[in-house]
Amino acid sequence: MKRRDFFKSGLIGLSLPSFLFGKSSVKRNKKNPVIITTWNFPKANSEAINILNKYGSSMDAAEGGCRAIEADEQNNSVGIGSLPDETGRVTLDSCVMDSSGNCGSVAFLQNIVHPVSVARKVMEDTKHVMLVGKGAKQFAISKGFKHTNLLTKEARNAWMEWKKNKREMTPHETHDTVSMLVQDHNGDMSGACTTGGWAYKMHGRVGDSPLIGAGLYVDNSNGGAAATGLGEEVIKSSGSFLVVELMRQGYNPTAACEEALNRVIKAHNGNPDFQIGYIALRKDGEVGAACLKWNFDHLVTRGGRTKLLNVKGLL
Ligand code: SD4
Repeated sequence: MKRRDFFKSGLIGLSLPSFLFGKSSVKRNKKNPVIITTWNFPKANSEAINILNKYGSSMDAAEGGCRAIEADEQNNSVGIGSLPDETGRVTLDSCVMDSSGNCGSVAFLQNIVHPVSVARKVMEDTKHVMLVGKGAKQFAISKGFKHTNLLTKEARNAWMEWKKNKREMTPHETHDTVSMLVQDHNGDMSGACTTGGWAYKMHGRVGDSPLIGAGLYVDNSNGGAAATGLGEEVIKSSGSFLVVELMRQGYNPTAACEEALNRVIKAHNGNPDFQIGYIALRKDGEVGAACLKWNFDHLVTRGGRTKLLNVKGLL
């Protein structure tokens, strides 16, 4: 083993973010980075901006932002501390897409704290796009990720309580998926998405978040989009791809998110009883968001400053 490889494998054992070995660090130029993230996860945006300031790429920043939330045990919807499925097992979904149109994804992954980094490894180190379940776990272990118990005491207690009457939850009730779109100093865009999925879901259920085109889509020549909410309905409408395609046709980012949701509303006879939220980032740095119902928080960072924005539901 060469000295450099030895050094790398030792560090990978610690499960460090890929950007430390980034194939793609960027030179700072005049572009002002832009970050948009679903919900209110300030740590995701601050970590992403730190990485961009250290010459990380948009992919490094999106991965790093998601990692910050995956590692947070207090958060019950992403990474360690996520609420489990109906059998008490925590199963995670994640995907990444970079500015060259490469993508990687893991679904139904257990006992690994950072699915987003495993998804990135799938993208960079395999000829595949998606690994699931045991195979994804074996791959992660082979790359130096550690087997970890993801079910915290709090999440276990919540699950035990839920088991008493097994009330059906909806993703928006207990779950806040982290989906991030980042444009770096070069103007290049990437995205990442990570989630524990729908609380108390059936064992084996996979949502939209690891599916390219559904939970996330990035086209560096045009724009990116990402989703949160009821994954089954995002999948049925190829939501994120549709938002990006609508931007290509000339819709502004918010109008594109709204039009994608209008199609869902129509498919449900004007009265869907679930939530979907989209975020979008256009190549010129303009951002937008929309949701079906209630309201939807999202964080936008521009010029190093982060603002919490909120859109009202279309219905
Ligand atoms: C899923 N879309 O697994 C995810 C859930 C989610 O905020 O976004 N919750 O269906």
